[in-house]
This record gives sequence, C-alpha cells and structure tokens, in this order.
Amino acid sequence: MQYELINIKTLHTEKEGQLSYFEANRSISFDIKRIYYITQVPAGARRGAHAHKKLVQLLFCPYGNVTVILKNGMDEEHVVLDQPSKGLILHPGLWRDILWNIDNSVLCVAVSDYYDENDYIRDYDDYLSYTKGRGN
Ligand code: T46
Repeated sequence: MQYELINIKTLHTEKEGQLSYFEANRSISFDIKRIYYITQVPAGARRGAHAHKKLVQLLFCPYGNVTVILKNGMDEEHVVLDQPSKGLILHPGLWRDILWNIDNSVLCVAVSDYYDENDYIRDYDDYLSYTKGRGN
C-alpha cells in the first residue's frame, strides 16, 4: 500500500508539555500548499470515503485517537493515530475512511496542493474502476 508511517520529531518536557514539528522537503518529501484540520467530531463518526488522484497528504492527530482505514482495491489496512508524534503520509490512489475513536479528536492534514474537487474520487465503484484502469 502506498503509505508511510513517520515519526514526527517531538520534544517532551516534564513541566511544560511537548512540542512536535516537521519541515517540508526535510522531514517530509513534498511541498506543503495547504493545511486543514477537523475538529468537534463525536466518537463513532466516520469521515473520508474517497480517494485522491494526485494529492499527497500527511495526516496526524495531535489530540485524541482516530483510525485511518486504507484500501487499494485489493487489501485493507488500518492505521491508528493516537500520538502527536505519529504521522501518516498517504500517496495518491488510496481509498480512506477515518473513524473517530474518541470525542473531539483533532485530525490535522498537511497536503501537497490547493483544494480541487476534481482530484477526489468519492464513489467506491468509480474508485474500483479507476484502480483497475491503473493496473493496481
Ligand atoms: C481527506 C480527509 C482526511 C474545502 O472547501 N477545502 C478543503 O481544503 C477541504 C479539505 C474541504 N473543503 C470542503 C469540501 C466539502 O464541501 O469541505 C467540505 C468537507 O470536505 P470532505 O467531505 O472532503 O471532508 P472529509 O473529512 O471527508 O475529507 C477531508 C479531505 O477533504 C480529504 O482530502 O483526505 O479529510
């Protein structure tokens, strides 16, 4: 599957909490053109249900716990984001569903391009045709 788990550099102190950071073209291999974050989601809710044709994304959860369910048309894998230091890079062409395991978990995403609805595949049957067309 076209994803990478990365360790986001995290500096911990006993008294003052911790700070995490990453740098475009250093810790991650792409330029960041957009950042968005998802908040106020109740536990049990699901978002996502789409794939991207070209977009590369780094997902991280600085607060809470979400499960990212990934499909490539053949296999399914689950990645739990439950630490500020865990980063998940999704390369294009993966179907993703995201399940909120804890109320108000914050999902942050740094991505390689501006918002473009034409980059989305939001229908699973269309996605399967797309992956077959690409020879996945
Ligand atoms: C993804 C997962 C992890 C914008 O207008 N600009 C934006 O930058 C984004 C991300 C969304 N939108 C609009 C499009 C929809 O009308 O916000 C609305 C909700 O977006 P969507 O239903 O795609 O939200 P999620 O949580 O299902 O998916 C989002 C990202 O869209 C997607 O790229 O991988 O988070």
